[in-house]
Amino acid sequence: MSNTTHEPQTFSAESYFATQSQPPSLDVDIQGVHEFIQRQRQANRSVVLVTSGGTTVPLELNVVRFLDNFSAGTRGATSAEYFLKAGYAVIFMHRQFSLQPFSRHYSHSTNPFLNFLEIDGALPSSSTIDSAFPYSHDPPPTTPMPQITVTTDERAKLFSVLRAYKAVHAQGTLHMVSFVSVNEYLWLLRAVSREMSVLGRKAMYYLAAAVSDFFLPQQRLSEHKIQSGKGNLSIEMDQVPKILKPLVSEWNPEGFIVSFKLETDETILIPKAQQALERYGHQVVIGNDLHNRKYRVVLISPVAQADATKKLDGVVVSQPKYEEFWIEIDSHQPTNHPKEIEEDIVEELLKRHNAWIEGSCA
Ligand code: PAZ
Repeated sequence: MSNTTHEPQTFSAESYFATQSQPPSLDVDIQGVHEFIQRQRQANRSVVLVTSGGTTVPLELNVVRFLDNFSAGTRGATSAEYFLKAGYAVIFMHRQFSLQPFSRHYSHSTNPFLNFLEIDGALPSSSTIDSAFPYSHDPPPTTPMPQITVTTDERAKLFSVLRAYKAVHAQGTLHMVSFVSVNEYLWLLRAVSREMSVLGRKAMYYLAAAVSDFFLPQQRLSEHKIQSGKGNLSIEMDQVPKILKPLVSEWNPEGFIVSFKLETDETILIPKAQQALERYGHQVVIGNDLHNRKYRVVLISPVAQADATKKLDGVVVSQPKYEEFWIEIDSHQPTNHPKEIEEDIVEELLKRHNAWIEGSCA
């Protein structure tokens, strides 16, 4: 990156992939995805690609600094569990180190699992802090290891999470791939989508990741850490190409595609969601406001052709082009067993995807 101004470039998806280099791990990642999809096809399962977490925009080639997008990965990880519960196979394409299905219940920051473990038998009162820290350099203890158990309060919850986790692993219905930068995300999305096209209508896309709208092309990145000695730093970024366009029209035209739209001003949520449907022609946009996204979302979708006009007293009346379907849950949830809005979102999408597979939707 230089401090001189540049002519902004407009990247189409095509020019983006022609100029921005493929991540080194892509071929290996896609081989894994390819084999996973083959197995799911043989088992006649529907497959959903869940994207989750935020993408980064590096400011240097040897990255020290980057811009990040907001997302903990809660929406994606939680929804993935409900898709798995419904019998779907899930490709979980997530930001490295963001929340993942099952382990999300014991996130290191909000609910660390060590808090739920107990060492059986009281530690000798003579224990000092020093003797409690033997693990880094001492040989392993020769005395029998004490039992480690889960606290009574947490046992039922851990049991149900663990049972579901083991069942999913035994069935082989969850496949993980990760990204960090927006470049890795875009290359992966294209390659995974093309692989999924063999599934036809049985492929669903649930694009919950928070993807950067702007980026710095590799050709303009500084090779080394940007030095502060030169005073202010001005960054002029280019627009990330609108990737839904080729996804819908080229990579998998038969897929059932659900994108997300996050806003902080709720008044523009519905117009922006409608605009996305108008531009890309996919099936559903889920709108959510940053502040109440855990309790309230709206599904916007095109009104089916047959319902687009209606006769009222013999007069043909045009109906709106898009319909809204609100999902709302109580924002005061019990801490031990909270209702998750993703359960209702997934339930509604499963109905619509079924109709899509049966070909009864536009
Ligand atoms: O991961 P999270 O639960 O913290 O947040 C989820 C979300 C708000 C990022 C997601 O619901 C979403 O809206 N994703 C699309 C964001 C966008 O408009 O780019």
